[in-house]
Amino acid sequence: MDPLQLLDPGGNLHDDPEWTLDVTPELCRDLYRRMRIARSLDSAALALQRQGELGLWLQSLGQEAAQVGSITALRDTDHVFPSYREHAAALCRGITPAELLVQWRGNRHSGWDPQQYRFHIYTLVLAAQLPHATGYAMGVQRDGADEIVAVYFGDGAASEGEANEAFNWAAAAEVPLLFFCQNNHWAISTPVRTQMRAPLVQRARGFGLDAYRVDGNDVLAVHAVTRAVADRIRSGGGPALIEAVTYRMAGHSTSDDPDRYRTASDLDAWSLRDPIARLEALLARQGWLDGDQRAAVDAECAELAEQTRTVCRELPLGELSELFGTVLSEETPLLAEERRQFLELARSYED
Ligand SMILES: Cc1ncc(C[n+]2csc(CCOP(=O)(O)OP(=O)(O)O)c2C)c(N)n1
Ligand SMILES: [Mg+2]
Repeated sequence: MDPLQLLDPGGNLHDDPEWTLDVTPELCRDLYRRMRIARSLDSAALALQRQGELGLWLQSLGQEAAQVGSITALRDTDHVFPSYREHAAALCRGITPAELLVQWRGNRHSGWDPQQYRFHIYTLVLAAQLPHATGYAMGVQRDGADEIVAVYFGDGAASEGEANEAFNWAAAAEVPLLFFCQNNHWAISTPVRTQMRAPLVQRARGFGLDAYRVDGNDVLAVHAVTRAVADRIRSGGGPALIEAVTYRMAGHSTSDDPDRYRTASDLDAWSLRDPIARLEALLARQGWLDGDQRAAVDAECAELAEQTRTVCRELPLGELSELFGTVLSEETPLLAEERRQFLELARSYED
């Protein structure tokens, strides 16, 4: 099943009768700028981790088109449940570098208010966000709210029972939910081919979901499909799944060494399909990005990287006891006891 592609790796546009998109210079420049900014933040954060300023970082390198193309096709009022690698999507929602990094510096559980950005906190328990999103979408449905819900997850997470329960329940309850899978070919060191025999779109259709497969490194195809599918969900068409076929260009995390399990030739092949390079090729061919416009994006990226380095080092440590207050909305007796025991332990180290 070939994924839908509107922009090939050489930067050539192809029409598709079903998935039309008004490809304007403004749209392309906007998507290009957002992807460049995301990559800039990603490499600054990687460097910070290598310098010991962050405990861990999971790169979004190579997945910018899947994230930027999809989130910009939603409305800002649509509630999004990310996994843990959706930095490009988070930046599109206005989440700041400081808010993004604080968790990875180990200072707080999370850095942003999910209601403010309509972007939930990162979920590191694999696939747990899928039933959360399904439940949230049931609430949206019952409230008759004018919004839809979107949930990001990976190919590996699709193997979890919770993911499959969510697919089934969302379809059965006909909730306004978009499942967005970034199939980046890896779940840490496990390749996607050992995780499933049938493509995810096929499995999703078996659950009764509308399902589509798109070239996840083609920002225009991702944008076109997400917009059309989101419109369909918004108008009562029921839940859907989009599988964006992409590639994780870095290791799973900064604690991972991908050279131990994947070949250089694999990486070379995917480098040729880089999402930013192909949009840049289109912009150049069409004359849609002049020298000044390009320099402005370069400057913005450099400034964001600089800002990221500065704010990271200045992030306030926060009180360790505060962490107990962000677990549940109301403290249970057990949590109160755990807090008491923790503070007692911390005091025992004071001198
Ligand atoms: C319930 C659970 N099991 C195992 C893990 C360990 N783990 C973290 S990420 C990961 C692989 C996830 O792969 P995928 O869903 O494809 O997302 P990607 O990291 O590729 O973006 C695993 C097994 C976890 N965090 N949670
Ligand atoms: Mg994966």
